[in-house]
Amino acid sequence: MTRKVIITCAITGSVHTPSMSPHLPITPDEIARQAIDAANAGASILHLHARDPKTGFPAPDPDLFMEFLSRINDATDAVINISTGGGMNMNVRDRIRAAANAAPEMASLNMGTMNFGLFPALASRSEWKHGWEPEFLESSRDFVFKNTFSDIETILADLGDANGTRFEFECYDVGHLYTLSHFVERGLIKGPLFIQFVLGVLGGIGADPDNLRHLKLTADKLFGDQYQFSVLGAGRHQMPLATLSAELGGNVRVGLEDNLYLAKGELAPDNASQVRKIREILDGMGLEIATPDEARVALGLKGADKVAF
Ligand code: KMH
Ligand code: ZN
Repeated sequence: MTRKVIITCAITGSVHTPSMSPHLPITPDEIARQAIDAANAGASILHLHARDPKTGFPAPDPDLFMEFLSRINDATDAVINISTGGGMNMNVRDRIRAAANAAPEMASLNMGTMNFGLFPALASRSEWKHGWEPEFLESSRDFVFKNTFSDIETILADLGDANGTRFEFECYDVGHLYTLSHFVERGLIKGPLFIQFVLGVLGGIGADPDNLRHLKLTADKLFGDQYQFSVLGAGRHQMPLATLSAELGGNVRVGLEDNLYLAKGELAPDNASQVRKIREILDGMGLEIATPDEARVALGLKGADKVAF
């Protein structure tokens, strides 16, 4: 069978703030519309966070998620993936609530604790729409993104065992692969694994092509043929590293959560434009993209009829 590339689109996230782009979706309506357009453009997995509709502040409220989840589910057959990474303002319990409530086919699971540095973005502007934005970015200097062994065990039990949700294992450094391997050895995580290599987040591994090759080499040693990988390059590294991922046999993640631009100095008008861009690159490489159902089979997902929204 020819290999097909799974495109994940991460629609809004909790890293960028409203002043950075007028196109960042904030309200449930904006998130639903951009997610549906991204799926129609070829994304088979939609990675979702919610935000306060008035202020754009990252929000864990399950009711807010519900406002867009069923709309997306009715309009597309894309796999819905709910973040458990949440945002800086949330504790681990908050971060799990929406996914525990919605029982999606997929959820993210961050494989290590780190200092997640967003503060360099403070230098990009002096005027902000909302007072919380500069404070939020500044607070990242001292923010510990907590994903301890105990947190990971809780997420595996509350979402995986309880609801049959499977995971996008977000690995920001080589050590996170060893943590993942530890859980595989204990039998708490079973293949096929879907590993998201995250490169270019300050506090994690740098966005260097050699680092991606090393991450893949390490995963090959630890997981053999029991895993698939995808790549998320932060900011301007998004398209180059997605392209390298495809070249190395992997899948790709795009979306405004990870990068607000379409080209140097050109803000992406929406998420779908980034999906179309990576599709053109994949077409040019002679690679086909996976449909949502093909992604379901490849990743062993439970099916869109078994979610709670
Ligand atoms: N914002 C990305 C760098 C999550 O939602 O679990 C990582 C992320 C985390 O997507
Ligand atoms: Zn996310």
